[in-house]
Amino acid sequence: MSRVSNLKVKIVGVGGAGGNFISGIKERLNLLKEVESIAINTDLQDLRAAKADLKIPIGEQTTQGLGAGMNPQLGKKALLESKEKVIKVLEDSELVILIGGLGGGTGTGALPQIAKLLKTKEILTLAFVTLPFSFEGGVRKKIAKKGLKELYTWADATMVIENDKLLELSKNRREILIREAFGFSDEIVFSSLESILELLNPTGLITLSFENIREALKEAGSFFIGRAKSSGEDKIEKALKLILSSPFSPSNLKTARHILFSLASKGSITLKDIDKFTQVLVQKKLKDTKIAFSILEDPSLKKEEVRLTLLLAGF
Ligand SMILES: Nc1nc2c(ncn2[C@@H]2O[C@H](COP(=O)(O)OP(=O)(O)OP(=O)(O)O)[C@@H](O)[C@H]2O)c(=O)[nH]1
Ligand SMILES: [Mg+2]
Repeated sequence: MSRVSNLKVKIVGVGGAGGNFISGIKERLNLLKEVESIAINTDLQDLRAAKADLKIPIGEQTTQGLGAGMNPQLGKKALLESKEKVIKVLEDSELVILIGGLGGGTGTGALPQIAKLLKTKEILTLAFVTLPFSFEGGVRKKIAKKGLKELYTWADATMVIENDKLLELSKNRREILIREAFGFSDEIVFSSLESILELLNPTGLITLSFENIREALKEAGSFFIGRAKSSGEDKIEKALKLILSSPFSPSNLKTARHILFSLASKGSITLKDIDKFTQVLVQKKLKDTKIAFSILEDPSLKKEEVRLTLLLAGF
């Protein structure tokens, strides 16, 4: 059994977007074979369509299986109606990753409540949530902001993907199909999740312990994770630059209380590379920041190529 599964990590998609994320991730990520995926929804039709190891309908009395109709109060009530069965599934976890789109009734109302249940059980809880695009209208934005505030209260660490920021990156913004726009935010959620699982990867030459991860993320409030590949001269620094150019990265590394990173290569990373990279971090005067890292070999990478995965927490 791998350490990822020993660790009892569960990934939980809440609401329509949450279920879609889980389905997409399950199709794409081999790593997800090692963690249990769960979809939770008030909407039975959506839940049926989701690809997850386990599906939990909530609030059958509250919503009649028809969804929470953009009403977070209903989403919350639905979760409270069904909280016993949700706890039962999650209580043996050591790490729970909640994902969903804020702006509707179920994700916005129920997801923070699940984080609250997990807090009472002292289970480390991360959340990846999206904020609606402006083109979805102001009401959804308002609903989402309120839910996010609540989520910050209960989850240990949250990464917020503001969908609008994804559009800022595109040149011909007005030409983008709506479907494509949601596809951008799907991509970020998938790659962020893949990155987290990479940090938990047990097969490295040097690995991060769960204690490293818990210490960094416990009650951190916010976190950011990103990754990039690079090759050639100063490849690790180049990868770092790419990651920090993400619109979701904090603008200053120094503000993070914890940095976890993982370096993967085909086997080409030298002590000199690590030394140089550590120097780069030292130059950023991160004297109050705790740093821990892992080194992995990944045969799927090209010779000379590295993949840097970087997590910043508590900024
Ligand atoms: N990236 C992405 N975002 C989505 C997707 N579906 C919905 N969203 C986003 O998630 C927000 C919430 O929508 P849903 O997840 O459908 O809402 P819900 O939580 O099921 O809530 P109710 O249907 O009102 O009970 C939307 O405003 C969108 O911004 C999807 O497939 N991909
Ligand atoms: Mg829904």
